[in-house]
Amino acid sequence: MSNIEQTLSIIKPDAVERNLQDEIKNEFIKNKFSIIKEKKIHISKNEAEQFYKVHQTKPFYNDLCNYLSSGPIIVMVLERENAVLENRKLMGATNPAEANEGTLRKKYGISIDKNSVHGSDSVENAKLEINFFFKD
Ligand code: IDP
Ligand code: MG
Repeated sequence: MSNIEQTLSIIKPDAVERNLQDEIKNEFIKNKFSIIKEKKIHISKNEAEQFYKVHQTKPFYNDLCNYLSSGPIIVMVLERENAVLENRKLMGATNPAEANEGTLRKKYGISIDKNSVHGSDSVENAKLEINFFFKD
């Protein structure tokens, strides 16, 4: 049975700053994702705080929100079979130092905060995150 899903992907400021967006988009395409929607934006600190609300009690929350609002990002809706899980696999571990060979965070990530990409962690959160950036 096919299970086509959508997930939200973000190419974070560290990767956009290094002009890696085309290379990273190619990785998604090579891995059978379709890029359904895409836009380049520069969000405010307030928007970053809303997006990362689940992390509001974490010690790194303030730095995280400063960081995501520090420069342009590319937000995308990706679609494929089991998109949420497959994107998490392609991204690799949160900390690039712990990410497997061949994953995006291993290839492009600089540090746990500058880890180049975001991906939704569940189908439910994917819907919320897609709606956050692409409410029509
Ligand atoms: P994820 O991006 O792999 O889903 P989350 O736990 O949801 O990881 O954390 C969101 C983002 O917060 C991470 O991508 C990372 O940039 C940052 N982050 C997570 N844990 C830490 C930490 O311990 N120190 C600093 N930044 C962190
Ligand atoms: Mg997460």
